[in-house]
Amino acid sequence: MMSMKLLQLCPLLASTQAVLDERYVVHRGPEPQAREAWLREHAAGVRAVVTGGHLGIDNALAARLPDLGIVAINGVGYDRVDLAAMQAAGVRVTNTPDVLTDDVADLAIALMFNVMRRLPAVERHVRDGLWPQSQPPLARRASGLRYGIVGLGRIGAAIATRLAGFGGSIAYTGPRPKQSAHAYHADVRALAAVSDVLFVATSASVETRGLIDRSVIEALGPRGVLVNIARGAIIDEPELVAALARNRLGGAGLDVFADEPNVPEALLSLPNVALAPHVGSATEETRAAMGNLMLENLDAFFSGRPLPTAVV
Ligand code: 8YV
Repeated sequence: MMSMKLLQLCPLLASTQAVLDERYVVHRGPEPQAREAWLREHAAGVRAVVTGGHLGIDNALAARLPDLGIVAINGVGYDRVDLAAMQAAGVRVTNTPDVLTDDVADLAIALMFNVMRRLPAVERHVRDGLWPQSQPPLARRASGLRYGIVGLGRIGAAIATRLAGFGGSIAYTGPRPKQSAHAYHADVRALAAVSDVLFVATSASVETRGLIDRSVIEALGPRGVLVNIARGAIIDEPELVAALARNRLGGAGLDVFADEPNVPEALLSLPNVALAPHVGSATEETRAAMGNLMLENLDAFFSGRPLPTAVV
């Protein structure tokens, strides 16, 4: 295993990195302008690629790695990997499900509170020394509401578990009803129309690209709040920004964006928006667990054992 050559495209937790460096000959992803020269010199013999869920690997790069056997994603999302192309090339793909579910669900709830209880703004009120002179504007109640969840998968279900503690009602949408006590709506617009807060927790795919469009945003309405911890591409971002700016949508809590790390300028100054830099899984505990699972998948691949969490 020592001489196995691996291409790493994303940063990793130091403890994961140390194990990776010890077990493999690791090449860090070359800068775009140096890519061609790197490929000419090093592409042959690269057996594995390690990448982030938000990053994946583009087909052009994968096609230049003639000995590639596995793409190990340090994340749950595989929307940036062309699974059909990988399968056709006989390349395995693994991800890190389950271990990040709770943290991502926690962040979804935190974003809802940041929007509705205006936590960043009220904290700034204290830090800026304004408390002795004034009270911040009133916030909005976050409990006892009608909560909608787009995608009742692992993360969506974990969001629902947390919301159950807040009273109110929970409904969801997805391609088909699940075994769940929550109300199912086949149509995302219909769900938005009966939701005060809509959580986007579905995976990104050709089917879900732009799913949250103008009509869904309008159904959610000027008092409605949208929370996205999934992928930016699921929301029509220009429509979202326009609706927030014109108060056609009540608020939004966003951890993910269409063109990360670029955030639409207009969002930065809007008071009804809570922003995070794609940190749903970014806790010490979860990143360590993700790293371990990613390493287990690599180990299994190179020792010919079944892959613990294979996508294809
Ligand atoms: C991470 C993610 O930002 O799991 C995913 O799909 O988007 C996030 O957990 C990323 O994958 C870390 O590498």
